[in-house]
Amino acid sequence: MGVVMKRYSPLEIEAQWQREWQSSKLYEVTEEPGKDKVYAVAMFPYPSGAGLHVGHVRNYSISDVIARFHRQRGKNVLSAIGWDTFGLPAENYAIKTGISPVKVTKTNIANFKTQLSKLGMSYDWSREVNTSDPEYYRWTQWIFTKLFEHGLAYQKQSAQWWCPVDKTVLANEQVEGGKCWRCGSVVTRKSMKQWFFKITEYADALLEGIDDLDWPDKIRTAQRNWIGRSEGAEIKFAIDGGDQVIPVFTTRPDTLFGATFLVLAPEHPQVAALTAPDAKEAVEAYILDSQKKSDIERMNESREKTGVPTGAHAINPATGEKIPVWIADYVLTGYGTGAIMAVPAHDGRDFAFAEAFNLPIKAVIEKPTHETTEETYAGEGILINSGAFTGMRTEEAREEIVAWLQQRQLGESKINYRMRDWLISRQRYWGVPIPIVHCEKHGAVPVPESQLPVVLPEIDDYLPSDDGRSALAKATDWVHTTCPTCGGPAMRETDTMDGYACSSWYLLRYTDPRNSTAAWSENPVSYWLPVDYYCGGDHAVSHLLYTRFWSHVFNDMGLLATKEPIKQLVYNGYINAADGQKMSKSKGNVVDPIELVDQGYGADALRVYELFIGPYELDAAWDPRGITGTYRFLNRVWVLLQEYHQTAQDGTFADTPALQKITNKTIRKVTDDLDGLRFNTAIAALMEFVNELYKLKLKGMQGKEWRDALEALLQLLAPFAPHITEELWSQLGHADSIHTGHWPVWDESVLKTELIEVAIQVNGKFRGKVQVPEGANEAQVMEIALTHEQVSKYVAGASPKRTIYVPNRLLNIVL
Ligand code: ANZ
Repeated sequence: MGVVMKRYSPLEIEAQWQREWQSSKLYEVTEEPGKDKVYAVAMFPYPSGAGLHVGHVRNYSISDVIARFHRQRGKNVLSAIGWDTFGLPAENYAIKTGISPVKVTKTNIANFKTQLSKLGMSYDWSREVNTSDPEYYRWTQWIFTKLFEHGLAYQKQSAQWWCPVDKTVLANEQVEGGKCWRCGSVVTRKSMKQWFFKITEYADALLEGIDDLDWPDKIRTAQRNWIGRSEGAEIKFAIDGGDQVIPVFTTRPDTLFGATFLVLAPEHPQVAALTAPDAKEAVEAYILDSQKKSDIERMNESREKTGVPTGAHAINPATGEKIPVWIADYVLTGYGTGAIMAVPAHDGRDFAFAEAFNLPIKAVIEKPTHETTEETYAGEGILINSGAFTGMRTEEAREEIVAWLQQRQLGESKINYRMRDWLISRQRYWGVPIPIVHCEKHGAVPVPESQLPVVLPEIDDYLPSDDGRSALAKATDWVHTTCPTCGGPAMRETDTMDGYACSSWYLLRYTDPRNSTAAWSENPVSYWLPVDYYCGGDHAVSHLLYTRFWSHVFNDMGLLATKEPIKQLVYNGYINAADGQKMSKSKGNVVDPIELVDQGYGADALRVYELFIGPYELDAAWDPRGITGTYRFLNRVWVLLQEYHQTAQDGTFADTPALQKITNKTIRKVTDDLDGLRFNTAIAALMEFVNELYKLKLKGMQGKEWRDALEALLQLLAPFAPHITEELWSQLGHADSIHTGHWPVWDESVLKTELIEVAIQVNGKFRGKVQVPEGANEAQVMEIALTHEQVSKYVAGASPKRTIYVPNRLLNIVL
C-alpha cells in the first residue's frame, strides 16, 4: 500500500529484539504450581579465552529450540546458563603471565556473555551462576561437609596418577590412553594422601538407575561399563610352606580345577614377602620396569606377555596341587584383589602367558565339537577333570564350587566393581578449597557452615610446589588457623576440589540461584527437577555420573525428592571442519560463529544452519556455504511477509483447500519433528512450506486464510529463528511476543479428507483395495483392511505372523 518494502537486516532487528527481551524480562520465570514445567538446559561452558566455537552454538541452539518450542506451547520453561570457571587453563595462564585467574575469568565471562547474547538464547539471565564465585562455592564446600559427615568423603594414602608437567594428581577419568587429558604428557604414579568421595557405595544404585533413563544407549552402556559390575568369587590360595594367603578374584570359580599358576600384579603388597631370595633381583627389576607403563598399555591383549616367577608356590584349594606364583603386569593392582588364578585352558590372556613361559595348561571344560579353531574355550559347558564336580554344567558348578569353598572357609562369592572411589584432591590453586582444618588433637575437622565459605586467598605466585602441594601451601597466613572444635592451632587443607564437584550440582542451583541461606530450598527444586532435557556432547561418564551420584546422595539425605536428576539426555554430535577433521586452533580450521553473525548473516541464519546441518546426534562437517543458504531462506520469509503488507488484504484467498492442506501438514510435521528432536527435518519442512507459499502466492495474497498461513509459518519458525519471526510477528500488528504461548494446532479433518487407496494382500495374494487417510500408519491400515470383506475372509481371525507395509501403497498380511 505504497509503503517502501523493508529490507531484511538481521543485525538491526536482532540487536533490537535482544534489548527488548532483556528489558521486558521475557524469559525470566518463577515456579507456577499447577502449570506444566519444562526444564531444558545445555551443559554450561568453561569460558575459555578463545570464545565460542560453532560446536557451542550447535549445543546451545538445540537446548534453545527445545525451550522455545515448549514455551510457545504454554509450558513454564526454565532455561539458564552459567560458568564452569575453575580449572587448569586459567591457572596455567596465571602461572605464565602472573595475572590472577579471578581477573582472567572475569574477562572471559564478559566475552562469553556478549557473544551468547548475540545468539538470541532464551535464558533466564537472572539465574546465571559462576562456580568460582564464593557465593556459589560456599555451597560446594557445604556439600563437601555433608558428605564428610555421612562418611562419604574420606582421606587415604594412595598411589595416584600424577601428571609431571601439570604437577597434579589426576582422576582415572582424566587419564586418556595413559596420558594427561589436558597436556598430553605421559602420567606416572605417586603416593600421596588424597581426598575421595565414596561413589563406590552407590555403584549398585547408579547401575540400577540407568535402566529407566531416557538417555542414548551408548551413554548408558558407557556408564554401565564404567561401573563395571562383575559377579564372581574371591578364592584364597595358601602359600606353600608358611602362613601367607593370597586371595584372588575370579568370575569363573567353575574353572578352579584348571588353575595351574597364580599371577600377582607387580605392585601387589605381598610380592616382597613371598619372593624367594634367588628371584629377588629379577622381581625388583621387573617391578621398576612396569611402573612406567599405563594400565591401558598393560591391558592391551595383543601385547607380548611379560612376567617373572617369584620362586614361591601356592596350593590349589581344589586339587591340592602346588602351583607356581608369578608376577606379571597384565594383572592390574587396582582391580579385584590384584592377583589372579590363571586358567590358561579357558582364558586367552592366561593362555598366551602359559605359552610364553611354558606353564602347564589343563582343560576343565569339555570343548563343544563345533569349537575347533580357538585355542582356549571361554564359554559354558560340561566340566571335566574336576573331581566331584566332573560332569556338572559350568553354570551350576560355579555355585557348587563356591559353596564347597565357603564351607571350608577358602572362598566366598563376591561382586566386584571396576569403578573406584572418586578422587577429588587437586594440588592446584584455582579450585574450591576443601573445607577441612587439620588439628593435632582432633584430626580432620570440617569447617562449620557458619564459617563458610573458606575463601580462596589472593596470592602472587601460582606455581605449585614440587612436593606435590598446591601454591596455597605458600599462603602461610591463610594456612595457619584454629581448630573449629577446640580453638587450638591448626592448619587448613591445601588441596582444592576437582572441578567436577562444582558442576555436579549446578542444575539444582539454577532453580534457586540467589539463595544465601541454603544451597537450594525445597520448593523450587522439587518444582523444576528433574531436568527434562539436558543437552551436551561431552562427559559421557564423568560429569554425568557424578551428577547422578550427588543426586542419589542428596535424595538419601532428604535434600532432594528425585534420585535421578536428568530425564532426557540430548547428546549431540560434533561439528567438524569441512574436510571432516576436528576443528582446532593448530590446524587453523576453526570457524568463528560470532564473526559470521557480525558479517551480516545474523544469529538466526547461523542457528538455522547449525540445526539444518544434519540429525543432531551425529557429527557433521561444516559447509562454508551452508549459512548462505539459510540466510536466503530467511530472506524469502521476510520478502513474503513484506509483499503481504503491500497488497490489498481483504477478500478471500483463491485456493483455500490447497493452502490449508500445506499449512496443516506443515504444522503437524514440525510439531512431530520437534517432539522427536528432528530439528533438521523440521527445518526442511519449513523450507518446503515456503516454496509452496511462493507458488500459491501467484493466486493472490489476500484474505484471512493467507494471513493464517503466514502466522503459522512464523510461529513454527520462531524456535529456530527467534528474531526475524518476532519482528515479522510485530509487523503483523501483534502487541505480544510470538515466543510466549503461541503454537499452532493442525486440523486433522483438513488432512483426513485426503483419502488414498492401498492394496491389501493376504500371503502375497491381492484381496482388495481400501481407502485410508494419506500417510496412515500400518496399524491404521490394518484396522481398516480387516473390515474389508475379502480380506477378513482370508484372515479369518488368525493372527498375522508378520506384515509388510509400503506406506500409501500396499499392505501384505502374512499368516
Ligand atoms: C580365572 C578365570 C578363568 C578368569 C577363566 C576368567 C576366565 P571381569 O569380567 O573384568 O570382572 N582378573 C581378576 N582380577 C584381575 C586383575 N587385577 N587384573 C587383570 N585381570 C584380573 O574379569 C574378571 C576376570 O579377570 C577374573 O576371572 C580374572 O580372571 C581376571 F576361564 O579368573 B578370571
